[in-house]
Amino acid sequence: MFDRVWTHANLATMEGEGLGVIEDGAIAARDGRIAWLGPRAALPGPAAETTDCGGAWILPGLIDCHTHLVFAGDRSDEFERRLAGEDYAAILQSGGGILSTVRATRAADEATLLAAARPRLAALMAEGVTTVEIKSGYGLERDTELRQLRVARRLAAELPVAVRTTLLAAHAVPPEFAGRRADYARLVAEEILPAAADLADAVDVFHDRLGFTTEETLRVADAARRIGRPVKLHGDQHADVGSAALAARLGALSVDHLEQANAAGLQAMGRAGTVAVLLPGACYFLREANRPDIAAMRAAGVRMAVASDMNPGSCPTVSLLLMLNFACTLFRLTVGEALRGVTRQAAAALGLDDRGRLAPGLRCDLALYAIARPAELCYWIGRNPCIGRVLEGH
Ligand code: DI6
Ligand code: FE
Repeated sequence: MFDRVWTHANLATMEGEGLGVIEDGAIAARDGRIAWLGPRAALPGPAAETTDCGGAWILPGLIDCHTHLVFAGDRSDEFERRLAGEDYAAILQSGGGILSTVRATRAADEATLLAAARPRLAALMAEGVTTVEIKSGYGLERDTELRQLRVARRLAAELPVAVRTTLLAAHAVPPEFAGRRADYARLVAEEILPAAADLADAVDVFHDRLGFTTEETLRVADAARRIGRPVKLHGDQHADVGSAALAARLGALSVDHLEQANAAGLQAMGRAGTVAVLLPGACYFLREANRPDIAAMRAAGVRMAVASDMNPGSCPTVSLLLMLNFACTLFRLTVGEALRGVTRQAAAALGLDDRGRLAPGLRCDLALYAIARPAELCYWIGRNPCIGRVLEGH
């Protein structure tokens, strides 16, 4: 006996190389896991509850594997300054940008941060997202970094969604460490990171011309290893600083951005199994001329995930579906690559092997869409055809 069965649905399982489609299928849940799936006519047993999906499509619940959705304030003023000709790097270097969000976030208590983050997360969920990664990185000092992570965990306790937390204390140099970047990296490694051990599932570093050097990144990565947390990098975004090769060497879960990564680094990622997280919304919003080298990634067998990068400075979006469209139009991903990028490969980018595909034994996290073909999820610009969401069988 199954707890619940969804019938009369087309399944995109993400198994094998493509979308793994089962037309006119059914999927059954027991104890929060997928118990069976296949053609509807072959459905083996009765279920306590049956839902007729009326020909809708079912995908694994979407996974947004890169967000900064816990922050206070917004940066629409900075957007206007950029429209008037200033650039992102110059605004950051003059104490604005990330640092203006840091000021607002430091001043916000837990309840304020929670109230600001909730509708952002709800918007993602309404599109079929069932797992979301949330980074800190707007505190740049211990207590605010921990507060951001606590808020991320509270969102998961409050809402029907799974949350993975990432400590990104090495996101920028805080004003009190101006001119002492290496000292701040040491503080992250020696003090902030150990204090966040219970709240962070992973550790991220902004390894970039505007962020931290290779040496500083290695220091933080080493501290992450000591507390048994995997490493992710924001890398090769504003310049090729060798993030791809560094991540492969570190055995990082992912490198995110990679707009300027070199081919040798991508080959190393392919060999190491490090996932490339593509963030087309940031390219769009910053009008970045450099694009990730998708052809080189394909040739190197690099797994490609797609994520929102939801943040107030370089990608103020609350739509992962819009990012699917951008990934196809701006980066020329195929529909199959884009959809696997927000399911199977996004799970890999978070080091999760219990979701992102439809297969017996995995979490029964589903997204239901009223569409005729999966390509519609990439095709529409700003339309949400999600008609249901299932988290652990509910
Ligand atoms: N890259 C990003 O996309 C975000 N952080 C980073 O290092 C942007 C953060 C911001 O501008 O607030
Ligand atoms: Fe980011």
